Amino acid sequence: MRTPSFNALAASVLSSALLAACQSNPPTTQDEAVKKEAVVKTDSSATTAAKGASVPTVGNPQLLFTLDDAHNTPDGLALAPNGHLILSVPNLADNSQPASLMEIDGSTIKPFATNLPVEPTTKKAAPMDLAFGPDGNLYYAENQYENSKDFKSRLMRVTMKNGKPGAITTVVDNFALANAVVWKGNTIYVTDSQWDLPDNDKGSAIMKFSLAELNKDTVHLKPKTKDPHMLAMFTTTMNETGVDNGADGLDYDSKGNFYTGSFGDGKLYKVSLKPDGTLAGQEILTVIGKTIPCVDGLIIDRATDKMYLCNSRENAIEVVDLRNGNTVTTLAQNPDTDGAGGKLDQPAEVLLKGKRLYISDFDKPEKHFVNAKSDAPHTMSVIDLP
Ligand SMILES: [Ca+2]
Ligand SMILES: [Ca+2]
Ligand SMILES: [Ca+2]
Repeated sequence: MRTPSFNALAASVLSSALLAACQSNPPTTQDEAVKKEAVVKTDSSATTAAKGASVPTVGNPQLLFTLDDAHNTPDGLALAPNGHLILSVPNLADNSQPASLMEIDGSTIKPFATNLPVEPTTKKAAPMDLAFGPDGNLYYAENQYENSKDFKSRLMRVTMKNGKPGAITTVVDNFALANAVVWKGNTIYVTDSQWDLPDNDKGSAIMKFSLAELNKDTVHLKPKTKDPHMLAMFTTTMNETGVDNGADGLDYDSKGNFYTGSFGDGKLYKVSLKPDGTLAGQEILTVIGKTIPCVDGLIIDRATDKMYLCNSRENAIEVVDLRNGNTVTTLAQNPDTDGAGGKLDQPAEVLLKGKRLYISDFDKPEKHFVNAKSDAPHTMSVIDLP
């Protein structure tokens, strides 16, 4: 399936209004953000206050950007070859606003690709995690699961030309909830957080695809099967949150072992490969120091093999030291916030560039999450590591 070519490059949609909206709130204009938030947040409840009191404040994340209501749910982050970051904005909290990709250059943010191809039946685009491939093109996973449970999610390719996005096409379809992506060599690995089988409605999986295969034709996954692209499968143990989403964030360590974490139950998995790329084994990672109840996006610093992960439920960023017994320490945590000032507001994705950890505040809570409600301001946070 080909999607219509889109030729509206970032420059042509860089309306001054949007640019102003995205850039008019640098970290110094927090009071503006607070005013905006005050309009939206009208039902601050006793429950929230009580929950807030039991959640510690750890670390001191800083505000990177305040986004306007047209960019209400920031998510995936990719490092571009030119050192800029690409941010996906699926707008799942309010998807009356179209999804888009944004480009971050230092302390500025601007549109990168708008008019993303909508899925024909859901009429929505829903970009999640994204990564540049060895071919120089940008690939993003889609989460159509909120729009349809009928395996409508896709892996998309943004063709890059001279640093600018060109045509966006479907390279894989029939995912249930494509979520994280990572390239290693000429293979892209993709988590599907809802890859259910006929006998397992709590399933999730890591899928893999070679660049050569993606270059041939659109790959059509076979829903409700152990599709040959499946590298490893997991089962979520559902808890009081009622969320059965499984494998979410995904990355690999300095030895080439892959790690993913379950959004629904917080289990971390280590997946090792044989030299030919097939599965050698998978195990639940035993961690010490803290139990993590929920794992969203994660990244591994392969210089240290420290994993930085978003504990979405507890509004925290955790560090798992893979070279030190998988010891967990909390890098940052906040009680229920609206995100003002860069305080964590349900972090979903992290990206490490140099010593700076970029954090997307997804701000779309589930039951029993510290974050009680989606609210303005919509924010990106940063933590500068020592
Ligand atoms: Ca399921
Ligand atoms: Ca917020
Ligand atoms: Ca919030």
